[in-house]
Amino acid sequence: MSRTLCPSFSLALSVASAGADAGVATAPTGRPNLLVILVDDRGYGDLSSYGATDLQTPNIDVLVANGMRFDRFYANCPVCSPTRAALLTGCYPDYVGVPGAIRTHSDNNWGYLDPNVTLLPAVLKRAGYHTAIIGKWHLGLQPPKIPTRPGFDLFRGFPADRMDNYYTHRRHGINYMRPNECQADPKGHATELFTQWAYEYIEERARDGRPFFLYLAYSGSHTAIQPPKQRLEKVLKREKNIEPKRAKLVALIEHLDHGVGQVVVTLKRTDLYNRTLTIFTSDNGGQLAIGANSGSLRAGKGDIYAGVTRVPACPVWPGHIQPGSRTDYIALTMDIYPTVAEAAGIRPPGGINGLCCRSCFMATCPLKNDSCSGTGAKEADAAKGSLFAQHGSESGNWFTTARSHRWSFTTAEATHSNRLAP
Ligand SMILES: [Ca+2]
Repeated sequence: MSRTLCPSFSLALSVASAGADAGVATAPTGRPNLLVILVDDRGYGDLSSYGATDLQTPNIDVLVANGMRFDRFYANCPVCSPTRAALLTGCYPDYVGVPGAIRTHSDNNWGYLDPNVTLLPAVLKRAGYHTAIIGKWHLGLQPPKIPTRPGFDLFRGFPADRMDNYYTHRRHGINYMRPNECQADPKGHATELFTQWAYEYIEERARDGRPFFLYLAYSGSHTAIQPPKQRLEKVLKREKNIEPKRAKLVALIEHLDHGVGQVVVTLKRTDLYNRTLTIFTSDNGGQLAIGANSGSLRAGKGDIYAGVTRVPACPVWPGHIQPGSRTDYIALTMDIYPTVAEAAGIRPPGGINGLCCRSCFMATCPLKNDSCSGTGAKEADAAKGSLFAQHGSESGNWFTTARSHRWSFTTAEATHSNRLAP
């Protein structure tokens, strides 16, 4: 199976339907827990393990050191909602109704998640997994578009595109914070709340004993850039020549890194770490205007070049993934869907676009070779040489880009004709 450029809309519909209808195999015993940590707007150069010199992310760096670093992992889109749709559907976001950001106001809304597509948590739930999302959903604001309807047993977080304030959690003056479908008004910094809810969830799962899928979607480091005061002071004291806006972003990132560390500590304390496949990545690159660092890559959020689509990524699975390993295999966010499902021994629905990339970090496959949708060594080589497409809709401009290992091209077209109803 190789990647191809986006075909006609009619094919897009058939792909979505195929994903909705396919059966799901029962998972075998001995299944791993599944933890996907998705951070927001994290530039390729904004981890110390990816080259940042004015920033310290020791906890995420430990994940990278204990797993496989991907050097060419691409977000499916340069903005939030489409990449999140790709992660949870295994499809190119255009195919499932999310070509752009889903927002509060209909005149600025660019997506409507297809209700007929089978989401990753639904696949896992049918196979006996407890499923949860903690943090930012960004794929619909009201029922039936909120997470509990499409397959999550638990939702603690907010469904909107961003928070205008990390402490009040409001967006356009609206309180979107939710436990499941109820409104809540918790106190505290959003990063700390999501971290606390994550480790509380892990503790509950440890007592329950069932395997779980936790999608921990931090809102950091999306604007508004509001680090705790003590974190900012620490950065300013350490980095003498740092620009003020960069200092705030660095402090927010380091604050989130601390949260990731607490989650990992909880996994270890509950004796679940060695039985958990953890995948860390970002939904798109950072905003250069607020001080983000794309490393040596071109441009940042709002553009289409590698600085906004190539993101940090690493899977960690003790006993299965060689610590400190590294790959230049090209993977996309939508590949997480089949990778996670098949790591659990579950055959994903037919018709999805994502490719299981487990074979580049695991010696053996839990599924038999004839039922694995993933890439064997030969297929991985073929996929590396093929194309994929991405789309963006910032400022009303639609971009398409395609890449292989050796080249890329990008087109841009100004149009508002594809705007979708909320
Ligand atoms: Ca984002």
